[in-house]
Amino acid sequence: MLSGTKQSGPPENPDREGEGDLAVAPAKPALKRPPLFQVVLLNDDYTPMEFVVEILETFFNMNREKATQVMLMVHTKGKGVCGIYPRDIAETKCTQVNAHARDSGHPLLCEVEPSGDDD
Ligand code: TYC
Repeated sequence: MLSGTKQSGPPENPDREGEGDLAVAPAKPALKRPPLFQVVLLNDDYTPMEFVVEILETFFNMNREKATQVMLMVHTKGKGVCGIYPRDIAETKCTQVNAHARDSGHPLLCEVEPSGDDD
């Protein structure tokens, strides 16, 4: 074939001029979902059940039925998830719950752990 001549083929797409046969990777999405963390409530022998139910209603927006279910789960299994959030929100809720329990004279504790639930 003579150099400089174009072989016959599909008509040129003007948007792809100069790309030749190179595969072009799609652009990365600009936003990624943040990693998620769970607030885990721990059982103890002294905190009154009613106080735990009120914590779940107040800080985790549960109704009384759901809060009672979660409290009983923690009471019987030793721990339970109260909610799953981005890191800052999980840390803030955990700090607020631990401070409120301490100020009220109860040993109730919660902690934050990676949820492993991302995407
Ligand atoms: N075990 C407590 C009791 O018998 C109740 C309780 C439930 C405490 C859940 C803490 O995270 C907790 N009074």
